[in-house]
Amino acid sequence: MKKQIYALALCLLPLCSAEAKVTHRRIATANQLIEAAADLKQTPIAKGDTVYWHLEKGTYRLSAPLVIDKKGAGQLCIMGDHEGGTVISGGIPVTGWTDNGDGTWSAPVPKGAEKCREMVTDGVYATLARTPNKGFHLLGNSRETPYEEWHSNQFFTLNDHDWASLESLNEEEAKGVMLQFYHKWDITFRHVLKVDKNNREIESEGVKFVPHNPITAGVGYVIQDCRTALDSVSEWWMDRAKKAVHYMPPKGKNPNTMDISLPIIDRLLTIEGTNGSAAANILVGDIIFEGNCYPWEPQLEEPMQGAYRLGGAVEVNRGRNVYFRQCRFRALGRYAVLLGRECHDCGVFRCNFEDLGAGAVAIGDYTRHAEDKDVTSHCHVTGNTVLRGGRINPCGVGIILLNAHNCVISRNKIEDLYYSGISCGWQWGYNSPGNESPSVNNYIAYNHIRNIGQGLLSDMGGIYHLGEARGTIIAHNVIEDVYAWDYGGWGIYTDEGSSYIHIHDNKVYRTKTGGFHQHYGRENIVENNYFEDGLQHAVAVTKKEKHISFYFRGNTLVQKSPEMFGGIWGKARIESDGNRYWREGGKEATFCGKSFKWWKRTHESNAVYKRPEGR
Ligand SMILES: [Ca+2]
Repeated sequence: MKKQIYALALCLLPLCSAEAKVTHRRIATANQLIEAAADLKQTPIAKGDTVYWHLEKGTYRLSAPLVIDKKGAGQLCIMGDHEGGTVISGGIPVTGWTDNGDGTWSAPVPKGAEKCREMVTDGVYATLARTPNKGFHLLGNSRETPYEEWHSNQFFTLNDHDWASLESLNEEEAKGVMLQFYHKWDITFRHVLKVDKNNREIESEGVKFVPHNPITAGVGYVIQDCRTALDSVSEWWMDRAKKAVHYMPPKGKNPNTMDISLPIIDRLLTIEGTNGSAAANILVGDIIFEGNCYPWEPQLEEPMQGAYRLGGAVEVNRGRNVYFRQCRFRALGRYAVLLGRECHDCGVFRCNFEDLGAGAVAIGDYTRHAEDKDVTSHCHVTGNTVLRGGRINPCGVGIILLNAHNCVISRNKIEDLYYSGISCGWQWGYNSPGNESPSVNNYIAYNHIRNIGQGLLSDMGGIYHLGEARGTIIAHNVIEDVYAWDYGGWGIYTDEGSSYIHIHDNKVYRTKTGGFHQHYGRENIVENNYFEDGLQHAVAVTKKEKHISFYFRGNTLVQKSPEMFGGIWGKARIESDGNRYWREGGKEATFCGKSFKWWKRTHESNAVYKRPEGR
């Protein structure tokens, strides 16, 4: 105990020192905030000193990202009003709305916002006018004509009954229209170049279709940014020729009494150290970050798993001890927060994320670094709430960890997204000399993930993992309602090369294709989990390998539908031991299409078929 007291005293010593200096700066306008950032660049904060910025209530509208270029070892605290109401926004207000009498209202586009494709209304994104309003159409057909090594002109034939919204558009209006395709785990945006009304065909261009996941007949898509699609509450559309925005507010609402803005910047805050000198010891708290735009660049309109290249609306690179606490992030077009390259001991705690263009938090970067010091590590994402993600790019993951190690993702609540809830690891396949996944020793525990997939994309997991990961633990998570459009709506999903992971004491309820699925991997331990109500089967494995794929022991599987096992479960090298199985409704479950007796005799001598108690 004595040792602990001494240690505590030593920690507090700098704060108690007569030389330690605490500086307070009151900030009430965006200009004052920008001036404070400029002063910070000139004046290092000495070790032991603390600088507080107190941002008063109000909306700080930025026309360029706020850049924190902090030097020195002292602390910087950027604090909003603790009661709320301090908003950092990337939007220009839209005012002067007039009622068109048909449920829509119109206003002039404010100067500087002519290219916007997002509009924020009372803290949430309005819906860029789309058709259909829910779900998607199915593509009639597609073809492409390559014109460079990587690019092609692409032609999409729409089915007759899906054509109506394009029929009355003039040439200019048609050129503003965008298609969004949903294909497996990917989405692709395509801008209309020409419309061939006779053949019901749209011409566009972009990166050539990839052979493993092309856009073909039957793929789902929506038509967006289209005048005739503005027919539902909360939809909006910009007439770029006439420089007017049109909006259908909720019934009884007057847009002149709402806070409506068009975001003009795609990042709100960047914190960046230099090579060899991290931006260190920064706390950001009690601030609402609201309204930036999706980065509409060609490469970010192409398929990218997990929307991994989007970066963050709030972005930290080369940071150490940078923390976000009790902030709110809403209506943000990239990941809300990126703890990117070379971030160590950084964290996001008790923050609230809502209405996200992609996902909430991304950790690490997608490039590989030769030296471990360059790989992000020891970051914590704990106690946050993530609600409504993937609103612009549905591939956004609630919390994604790319190349990073020794990180903790715990006690987060993640709800209402279209792809995975949590994704960890960024290597496809096993390690090889010089190509070892750095994503090891990560701890993903006590998260609650629900309503993922929602029948839009495929090949997702409530928790999705890639690559070898010694020391990684996935434990005590609760996952509910994972539903894919086609295949692959799994609770916990160990994809390509996932190995040596301890997956225990998780509970998964109501999935389309199973509570657990392994594509291929080595010697994972799956034990004491509870998997209930997989629509097609309870658990699945895809690839048979020479080594042990995983140990499967002490788990409880409860099914409503007949089959327990999907894929090649009966043929793969799985060490099954002491699992308990049950099917509700009176009929016995099947095990690879056969009886429990057969399963027990051939694969798992101490398996139990019994209704679990105390569920
Ligand atoms: Ca519509």
